[in-house]
Amino acid sequence: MQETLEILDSAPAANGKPRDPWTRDEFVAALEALRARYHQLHPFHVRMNAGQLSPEELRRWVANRFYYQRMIPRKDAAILANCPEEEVRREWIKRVLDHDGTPGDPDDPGGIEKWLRLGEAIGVPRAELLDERHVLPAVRFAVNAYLEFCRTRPWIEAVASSLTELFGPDAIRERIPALEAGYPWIDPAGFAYFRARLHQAPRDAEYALNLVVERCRMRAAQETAVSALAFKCDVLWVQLDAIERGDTRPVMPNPPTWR
Ligand code: AHQ
Repeated sequence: MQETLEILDSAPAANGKPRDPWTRDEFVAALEALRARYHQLHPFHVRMNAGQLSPEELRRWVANRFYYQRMIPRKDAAILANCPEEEVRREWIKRVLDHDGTPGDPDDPGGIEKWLRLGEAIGVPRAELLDERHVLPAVRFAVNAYLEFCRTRPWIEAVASSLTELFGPDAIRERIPALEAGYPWIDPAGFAYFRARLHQAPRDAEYALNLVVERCRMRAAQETAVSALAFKCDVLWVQLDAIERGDTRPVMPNPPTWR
């Protein structure tokens, strides 16, 4: 049985009748319009791509983005847990392995390991990424909110929130050469994570888009999917607001860590 996202139409048309669903093209255009809110346009990423970040700013970005990256397979596992359809889970589980790595395959250490190597290339030791000492409050709250969203909302809404990946590949195609040119002190091998995303993200985005279009048929469900994507754009944007500003909390000699 294929699930569709059917929710009561919250705002019927002026004539009191349910509003007509969007066509596929109208629905996709409504999702694509959120490219205007994608974090590639954030001033911090603009400065990154212009080669204007200091080593300290880059290290802050790597350490905080690691908290997001580490959470990705957990949010995908939450989607798997909420999805009753074997065929969808067979496809979706690839995302978990993309990040956690494939057991017994030394050639595929997974995205989390590749991000740890990115940290080492930029000068952030593994231990400092793993113990989360550099994670800023707003980054933690935004990333935790994304995980909670995927744990608690209908699985197809969580799928819709992943559609920022429609915009990801263009951003990464711009980012890789910009990082190589702007920061020659970084070993380019450290960018392996992003090169892998160039084929993973388009695959993921195409599957997720077709699933959302297929399952969100009613107008209210379509608008809920657009709202889920808008939420995710804010999850990404607010992290860069915090990373750009840095840690404004008073320094503590031995700050308590989060459990
Ligand atoms: O490296 C990224 C990644 O693995 C994912 C998974 C996906 C999701 O399911 O929400 N989103 C995402 C993203 C990754 N990298 C970001 C970047 O700019 O490097 C972009 C981000 C996204 O577009 O959501």
